[in-house]
Amino acid sequence: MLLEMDRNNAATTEPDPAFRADVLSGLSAPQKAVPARWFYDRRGSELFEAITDLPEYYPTRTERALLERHAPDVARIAGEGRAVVEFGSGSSAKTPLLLTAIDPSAYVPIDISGDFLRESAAALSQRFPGLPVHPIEANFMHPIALPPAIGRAPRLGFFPGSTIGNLTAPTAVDLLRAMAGTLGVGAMLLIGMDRVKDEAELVAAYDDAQSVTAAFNLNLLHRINRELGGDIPIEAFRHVARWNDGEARIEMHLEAESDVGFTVSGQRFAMRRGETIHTENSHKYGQRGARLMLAAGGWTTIAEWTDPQNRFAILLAEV
Ligand code: AVJ
Repeated sequence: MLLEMDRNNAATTEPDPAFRADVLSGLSAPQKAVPARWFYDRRGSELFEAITDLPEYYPTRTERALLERHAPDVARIAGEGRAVVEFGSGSSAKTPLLLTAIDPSAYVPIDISGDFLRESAAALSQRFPGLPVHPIEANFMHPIALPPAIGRAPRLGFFPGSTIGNLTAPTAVDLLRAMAGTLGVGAMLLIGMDRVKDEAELVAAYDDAQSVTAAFNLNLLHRINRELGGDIPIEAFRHVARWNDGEARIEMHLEAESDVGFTVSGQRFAMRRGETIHTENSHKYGQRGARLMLAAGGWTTIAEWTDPQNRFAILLAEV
């Protein structure tokens, strides 16, 4: 219990050096920016779960419906008995849809957040008794050695949620190459990608009527203040979501509504009214762009499924 409390009360522990370094360098840049991966502390993960239930946020429910409908097609093409390797498994909410259809030889969830990983791996083991589950706590941006215990059967990578959309093209391509390296000879990859669509629909998905996404974005400032000893005046900031057409992405920013000065980790920063901290990119893809990016990362698309409104796609690719 004491351990649990210590872990949740960051003031009593050392700040994560990577978080500190990213925030200090990000706030020192001409366009202030903090990488989107720092959204996901406990509260941030809860708020993201709430986002996935919002009426405006179509990606999660659209992808789930696609997996429900097409997991048997994936199983038919990929064949049974592959080990399924999930990247950024998080809560593994969509995994049972795939595992039920494909009857894998093993399941390997990979995530940087060890707490979440072990909880969801345990829940999955209960649901699929007899399935070997081997969670790995790691950053999947680099190739990872898979446990020998999963055997040599070809692997099926699973990367749902359009998480790849957080990355710019060069980084996304590096990631796809790292995944090919991790998965090895004969591998396939099932990946979810959000589609380019009507601007109003995209903006609404990232600026919902209940302001849950605003709370998710602003929570980053609370996290900085708490974990890095900051005094950012959070009420002086507002959530902004805008479509960047040239880059085909939704951008989230935190905009200062007045001139502000603050300290983070002993360092002083100033922002003018209207200046922003860029907190997230969420890239959207057309059919060609999706395939082109996969190809650049070493993957040939062999099947693709989308919903009737072409809002979201799941693609199956092979090395
Ligand atoms: C988890 C990166 C897929 O980009 O849609 C949701 C995160 N940000 N609402 C996305 C997010 C604001 C989400 N991804």
